[in-house]
Amino acid sequence: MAMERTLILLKPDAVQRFLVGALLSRFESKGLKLVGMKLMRMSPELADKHYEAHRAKPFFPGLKRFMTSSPIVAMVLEGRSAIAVCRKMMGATFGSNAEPGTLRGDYGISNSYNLVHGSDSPEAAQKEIALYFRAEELLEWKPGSAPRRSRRGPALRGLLRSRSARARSASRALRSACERVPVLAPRNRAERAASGSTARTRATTGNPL
Ligand code: RTP
Ligand code: MG
Repeated sequence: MAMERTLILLKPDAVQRFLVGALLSRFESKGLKLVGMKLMRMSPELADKHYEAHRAKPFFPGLKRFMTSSPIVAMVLEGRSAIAVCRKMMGATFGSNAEPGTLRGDYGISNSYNLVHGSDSPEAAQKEIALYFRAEELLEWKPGSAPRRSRRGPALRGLLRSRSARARSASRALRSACERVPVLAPRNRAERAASGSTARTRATTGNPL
C-alpha cells in the first residue's frame, strides 16, 4: 500500500470543546505522521471551495455557517493508506451512527457537529491540501531523527560536568559541617530524664528547653 497524505480538519466543535489534543493524539497513536498543521478560520470563500460538491444540498448553508463560525485546526497527516485509515478512524458521518471506537463515535452524538473532516480520495486529498497549505508549509521529516541525549555538544557536557562537581563539593561541605554541630538537646521531659542532667544539657548546648 502506498504512502499517502490526507487533509484532516478538526472542526469548530472540536476546538470549542478542547478536543484538539485528544483527537490529534488518536491519529499520532495510530502512527500517522504530522507534516503540516495550523489553527485558522475557514473563510466563506474557502468553505465554498472545500464543500463544492455539497453546494446545492439543503444542508450546505448550515454546514457553511458552522464551519466558518470559529477556528478550526487544519493538518496534513502522512502514512500508509492514510486516506482510508483516517476515514475509518473518523467513523460514520453522523455522530449518532458512528461506531464506538471511532472518533465521531467516541466524542459526539450530533449529526451536524461531527468534529472532524478527512479527505475521501487521493484526488480530494490533493485538492484539499492545496486549499489549506502552501508547499513550504509541509515539512519532510523522519521519525527518530531528532538529536539524542548521547549527542550532547561539548559545551553542554562541560556545563553538566562542572554542575555535578559543584554539587558533590557542596554535599561534602554540608557533611563536614554537620559533624561539627553539637548534639541537640532532647525536646521533652522524658527524653531529658533519659539523657541525664538538665543543667548539664543546658550548659553544653545552650538550649533553654
Ligand atoms: P466530511 O466531508 O466533513 O469529512 O464528512 P463526510 O465525508 O463524512 O460527509 P459528507 O457527506 O462529505 O458531508 C460533509 C459534511 O456535511 C454535513 N452533513 N450534513 N444534514 C445532513 O444531511 C448532512 N449531511 C452532511 C456533515 O457535517 C458532514 O461532515
Ligand atoms: Mg466528505
